[in-house]
Amino acid sequence: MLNKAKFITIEGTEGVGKTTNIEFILNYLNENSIDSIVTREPGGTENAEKIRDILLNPNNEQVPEIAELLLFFSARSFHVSNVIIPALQNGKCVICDRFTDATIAYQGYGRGFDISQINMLSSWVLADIKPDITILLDAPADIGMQRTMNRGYRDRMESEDISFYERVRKGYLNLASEEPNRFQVIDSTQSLQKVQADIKNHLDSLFQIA
Ligand code: T5A
Repeated sequence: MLNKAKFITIEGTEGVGKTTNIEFILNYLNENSIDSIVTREPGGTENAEKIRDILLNPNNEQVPEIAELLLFFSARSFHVSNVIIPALQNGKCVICDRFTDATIAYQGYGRGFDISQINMLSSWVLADIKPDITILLDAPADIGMQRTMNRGYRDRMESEDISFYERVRKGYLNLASEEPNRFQVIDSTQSLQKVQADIKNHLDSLFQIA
């Protein structure tokens, strides 16, 4: 019998539609009676949410880049141990808004940290945890940034210049080409309806739903 306790991650640069489409994925799983939880990074536990505030609140003291990298992994450690592993062990599907690929894309390709060092931290923190599927919503960085403008505020990670997010996007696309079986890249400049039709196709095949 198919194990339905899948680990699904959603990735992409700012404003590509991760939050919007997570709701769609949750509805899909509910309609198919697949028990699931939605969570996010950085965050997902009480302590990890405190770290999220340190990382994203633009009014906090300056965050050195190495502290940023280590804090993302500290938050992930709480999240993996206290939420993701228990949910999967209890047979639940986990839908996660960003995961380690974000660290490689943002801190690796964006900030310039050595990817092999990020992978080493990752192997310490994650043990054997790896997403079953990663949906990468892809759009030119300026389109996503424009969409986020409507929100009226910018967090600390949204205050870089556009070339930073272009490097992040390139990083994601490189990761996707290295692991084409795990990554499903979706053009998020399409209408929301088309994006969601693409997501549905990938979920149908993951859960073997005809
Ligand atoms: N980070 C995170 C790291 O640097 N390293 C790490 O390891 C991790 C885990 C987290 C920040 O931390 C960084 C990355 C981030 O900078 P966040 O709030 O979790 O921040 O992530 P954001 O990307 O900032 O989330 P956003 O809410 O900005 O973007 P979403 O969720 O991708 O976009 P969403 O769904 O809110 O949509 C934005 C707008 O676009 C519209 C929506 O209706 C909405 O108005 N939209 C579309 N419009 C037209 N066509 C479509 N296809 C559309 N899809 C959505």
